[in-house]
Amino acid sequence: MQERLQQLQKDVLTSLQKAKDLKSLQNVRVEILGKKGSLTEVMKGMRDLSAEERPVIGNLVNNLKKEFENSFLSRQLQLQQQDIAAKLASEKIDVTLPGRRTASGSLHPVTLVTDEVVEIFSRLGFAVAEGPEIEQDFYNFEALNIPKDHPARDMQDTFYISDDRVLRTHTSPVQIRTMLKHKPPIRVIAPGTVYRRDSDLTHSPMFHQVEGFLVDSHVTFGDLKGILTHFLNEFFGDGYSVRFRPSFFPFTEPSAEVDIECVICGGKGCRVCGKTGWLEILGCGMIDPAVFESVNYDADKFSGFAFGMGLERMAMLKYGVNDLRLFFENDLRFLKQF
Ligand code: 2NL
Repeated sequence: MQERLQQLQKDVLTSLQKAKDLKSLQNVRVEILGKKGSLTEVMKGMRDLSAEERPVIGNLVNNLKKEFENSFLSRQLQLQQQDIAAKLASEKIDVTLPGRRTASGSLHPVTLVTDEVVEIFSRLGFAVAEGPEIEQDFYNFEALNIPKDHPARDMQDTFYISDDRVLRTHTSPVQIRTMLKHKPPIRVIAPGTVYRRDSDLTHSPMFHQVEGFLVDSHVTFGDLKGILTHFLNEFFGDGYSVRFRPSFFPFTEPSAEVDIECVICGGKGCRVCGKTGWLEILGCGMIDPAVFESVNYDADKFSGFAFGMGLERMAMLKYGVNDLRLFFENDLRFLKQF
C-alpha cells in the first residue's frame, strides 16, 4: 500500500506538470480526486486495512491529498499567468506607431467655382434658383424666343427625351420659371448642369453653367456693364481689362460678349487666348421684349439684363487647367489638388 501511494505521488506530480492548459489541468484533477479518481480508489480501499495500518496509511493519504491540492493550485496559477501573458503579447498595442489618417474628400474645382460665383452675386443681392434638368420645349426654347427652325434647336445640339421634352441646353428655363412665378423687381442666378450633343477635346455633352438676370424699372446696359465688370474683378482679381463686344442671342437685344485680358499671359498673347491677348468669358444682353411677353412682364414698365457663362471654362482659367477632360475623369491625383 505504501509503495502504491509513493507511485501515485510521482504520477500525480508528473501529470500536473504535463497539463499544458487549464482544461487539461481540470481533467487531471478529475483523474485523481473524481468519483473514480485514483486517490479516491485508494481511500475506498482503506476499509479493508487492519486497525494498525489504517491510521498510518490514512495519514499518508491525507498528506498526499494536501500535497496534490497545493501542487494543483500552484500549477493552476502558473497556467493562468501563462494565459494572461500570451493574451497581453497578442493584444499588444504599439503606441509609438503613427495613427491611421482618415481620408478627407475635397470639393471638385467646378463646385468651388460655382460656389464662388454664387457668393459674389449673393453679395449683390441675387437669389439662387434651381430647376429640373429634363425640361419642356416651352421653357428651354419657346419662351426664350428661340424659334422652331433656330440652329440651337437642331437635333445636333439637343438631347430629345420626347417630342416636347429635352435635357436642358442651358439654365435659362430656370429663369423663365422664376419670372413666371415672381414679379419684378427681381435678381436671380441659376447655376446647374446642362447638356448638349457635342463631344470632343473642348466640349463635353454634360457641363455646367451659371446664368443670371435682373429685372426692374429703368435697368440699363450701363447697369449690366457695371455688374459684370465688378463680378470679373472679384472673380479673377483687380487689374484685368474688360471689354464688351457686340454679339447676338435670340433672347437678348442688344447682346454682347465679354472678354477679359488674358489671365494666363497678361494680355501678351499665348496659346490659351489664341495670341489675341483676350479671353471670351461671358455672354450677355438686355432681355428681349419677346421674352418678357412669354412671362407676362410689361416691357413698357420693366427692363432687365441677363448673362450666362460656362463654369468649366471659368475653372480652367482660374486654376490653369489645360484639358477639359480632367474635370470628368475623376482622377484623384487631379482632384486632390483642390
Ligand atoms: C453664354 C451666353 C447668355 C442669357 C444667357 C438669358 C436668360 C433669360 C433671358 C435672357 Cl431667361 N437671357 N440668358 C442671356 C445672354 C447670354 O449666355 O455664352 N452662355 C454660356
